[in-house]
Amino acid sequence: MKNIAAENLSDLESIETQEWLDSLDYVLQNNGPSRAGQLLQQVAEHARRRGIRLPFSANTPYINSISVDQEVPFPGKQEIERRIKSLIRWNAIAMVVRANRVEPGIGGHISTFASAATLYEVGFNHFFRGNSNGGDRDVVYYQGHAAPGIYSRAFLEGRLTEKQLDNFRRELAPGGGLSSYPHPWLMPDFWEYPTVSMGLGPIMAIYQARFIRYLEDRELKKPSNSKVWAFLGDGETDEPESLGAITLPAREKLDNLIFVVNCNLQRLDGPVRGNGQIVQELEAIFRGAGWNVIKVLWGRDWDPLLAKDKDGLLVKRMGEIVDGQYQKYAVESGAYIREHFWGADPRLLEMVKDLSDDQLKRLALGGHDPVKVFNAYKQAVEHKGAPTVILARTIKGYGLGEAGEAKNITHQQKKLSEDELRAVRERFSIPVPEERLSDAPYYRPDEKSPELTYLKERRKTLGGALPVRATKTQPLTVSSTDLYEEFKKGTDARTASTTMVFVRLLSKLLRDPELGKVVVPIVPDEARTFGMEALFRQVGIYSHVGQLYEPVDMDTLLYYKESKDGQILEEGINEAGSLASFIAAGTAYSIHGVATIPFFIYYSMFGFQRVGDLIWAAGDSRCRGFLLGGTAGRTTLAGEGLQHQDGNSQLFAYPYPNCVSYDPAFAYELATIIQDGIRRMYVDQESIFYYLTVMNDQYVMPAMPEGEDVTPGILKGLYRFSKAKNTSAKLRAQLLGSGAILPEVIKGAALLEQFGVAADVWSVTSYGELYRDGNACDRWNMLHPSQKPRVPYVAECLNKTDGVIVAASDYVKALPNSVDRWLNRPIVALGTDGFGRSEGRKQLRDFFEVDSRFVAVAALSALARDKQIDAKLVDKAIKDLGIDPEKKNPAIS
Ligand SMILES: Cc1ncc(C[n+]2csc(CCOP(=O)(O)OP(=O)(O)O)c2C)c(N)n1
Ligand SMILES: [Mg+2]
Repeated sequence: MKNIAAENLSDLESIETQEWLDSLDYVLQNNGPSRAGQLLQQVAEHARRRGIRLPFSANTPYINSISVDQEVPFPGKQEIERRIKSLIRWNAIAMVVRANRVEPGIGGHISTFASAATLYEVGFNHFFRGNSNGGDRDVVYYQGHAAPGIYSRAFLEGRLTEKQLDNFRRELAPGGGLSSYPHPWLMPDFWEYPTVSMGLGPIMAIYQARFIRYLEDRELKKPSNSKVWAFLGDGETDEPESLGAITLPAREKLDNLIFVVNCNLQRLDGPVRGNGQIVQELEAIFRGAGWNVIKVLWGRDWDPLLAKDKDGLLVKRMGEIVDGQYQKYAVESGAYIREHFWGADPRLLEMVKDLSDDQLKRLALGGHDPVKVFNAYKQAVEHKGAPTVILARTIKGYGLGEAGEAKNITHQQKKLSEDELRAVRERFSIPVPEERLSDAPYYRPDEKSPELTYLKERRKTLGGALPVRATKTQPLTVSSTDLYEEFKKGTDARTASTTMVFVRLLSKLLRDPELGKVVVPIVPDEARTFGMEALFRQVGIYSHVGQLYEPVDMDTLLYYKESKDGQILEEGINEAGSLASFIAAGTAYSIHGVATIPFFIYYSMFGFQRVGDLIWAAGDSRCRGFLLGGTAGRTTLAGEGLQHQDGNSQLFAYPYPNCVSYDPAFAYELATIIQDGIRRMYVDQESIFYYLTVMNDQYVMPAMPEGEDVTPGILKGLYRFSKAKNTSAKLRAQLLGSGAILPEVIKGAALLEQFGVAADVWSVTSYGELYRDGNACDRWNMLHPSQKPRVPYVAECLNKTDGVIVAASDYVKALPNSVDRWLNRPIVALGTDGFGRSEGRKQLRDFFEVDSRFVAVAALSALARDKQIDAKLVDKAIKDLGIDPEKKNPAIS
């Protein structure tokens, strides 16, 4: 039976709905989209106040964010840009295919760039501003796996030779080659930032954009309109580093930042979100975080179809297909697409009845359409008040056809058969003759060809070629030496920790007329831990908006002061973000021509161990500055326990080739190292950076020893701190101590005196430097067998001394053991292998066996081993010193 009342109601409802929609259309027509939007918002607010629960969705429909009527015409010459892009595509494919023929398995990627070519080319031809336009340059983070495409463009520009392309991934070939991915360390005048460890590009870009603001707000750089572009893969967004920091640029209104996410829906193994929609997922995340989101999903071919879609059927259909299925359409025929996509509703089929299967197949996606991409970029650069993310849909391996287009194997595709090459050649109209096709030859048109003329003109207008890295900058003037003098005098009877010394030195550096302005203190919510709160007031915490509130501690001397010209980057609990700031500041000398000196101090356990990959990227980036591992030393940081107590980082620093690490014990050591570091990095412009551990333990800081200058020894990693008083003693020991354990070693020497052993005390400021020097000598000796052998510095210091050698540090025993082989007798290593404990310092040093008693016992045991004393005597000493020989081994307990 028919329900008459319900039918009438539904009629009424549809009339009502239509009236509302008509009203909206009326406003839209007469007052524009902004007014219409306002009205809708007011209606929604009103509804909420009236208790209507509106369903929340951060998503917009699965269509382009920019409607056709909002688009501007493409300003370039489309046909010629298409030809340039085709040549770049071809040469990028050729270089990978050729490289893998010469050396099978050498790798390289074709399909990433193939999908992103339009995204890059529109940028290169219309947006990315080069270095030569004053301060207005853009900073571009290229997706690492797209490197062949970037090389290929540089080849067309005449910046790379055919030979170099042929040596892609063969960097050691005669004449040099091209690095697999963006590596400024390997190609210092080309690449600026390494991006291939996925997730690092996006986070570095975010902090780069913020650092540009910082430089401008602090008047270290002229205000500019420069933009930071980060290109990333959709799969890459799964890395926590990619999305973990996206609230910062929205909060700080960084409209100088643009992310371009190449949504080819695939990663290495398969689809990114086979059962979902990565574009919609990312849209919601970025919108929720406050970004301007521009979706570029459909190319121009779809515009007339969407225009016909009066009831929203097509939009609905677009929105209900999951990514795995979209990927399937990309590999299927037009007939399949007609049946499965359009066939869902006869009205949809009707819409495309005039299109052939072939035309259906070729309906292009937004990320392959330069007009759509251009409009998205234009809106992005013009957008004010928030960063922009462009979500561009593309096909992975676009243009490869059967060789890999949208296939799951495409990421790894490196070898193309002649037929496959032919298909690519035909598709992109590459003028390579048939008889040469099998070689996959490069193609570069004549220098005066319309393509090269156009390409060069575009780059010239935009400020020169990219990427290009500046290698030369102005050295800093460093004339004052009295900055460091007080530290060389010691603290008399007062005690201090190396952290306190560092903070004092930092505050003096900040006041220095030459260096003060360029010092950048960076801290991840740990300033109070390190006793740095005085700096809040002295130089302020950077905030682009100043301080919009009255701080609770306003009436205290050291209140929490935020200001627009504040100098401290207080990054919150975010070591990765802080490291990204460190990289931005430490590379500003090259990127912005302003040498800034970052001092990034953090909990040492959360450095190399947590964000080691970013530190690796810092090294690759030729970043300069100081990393300071605070609260360092497994037994020196009392109470905090297993997860906080760091006895590892000095070892972790070893393999970072351009990281110079030190574990200083005394104020004068620390001051000497920093003074020399500033000279090496900022005057001599060495591409190195420093890692210094600083500790909490307070003790009297002695004056720099008089007599022989200990400066060279401090810097090389080892010097004699004191000589035994008893010069006639038969029993002798050389005791080596580092960092906060050095005072234990000094006490150990005094203890040994009671046992008739005369001990010299040495400070080891850097096992890492001793290790590198020893290896360098070994290597030289191996290659020059007929010449006078070089003697490692550690051997030069210790091999002429007498007695047993004991070395103690607050780090793993691998450190002293790493230099043992250059000595003419073994080192007895004391160290802190094992998990930490929540305990007091004294108990920890007992537990880990690094206190003065263990130093003494280690020396006595070694003397017994060498038959210089009776072992019974050592048994007795162990007992007398209150050591339980059966105690658990801390290394494994
Ligand atoms: C941290 C990290 N993990 C893994 C890899 C290996 N890897 C290189 S590319 C890739 C897939 C990339 O997919 P996507 O980000 O979607 O980029 P696309 O090539 O599809 O544009 C993977 C897993 C890497 N480079 N870095
Ligand atoms: Mg992808």
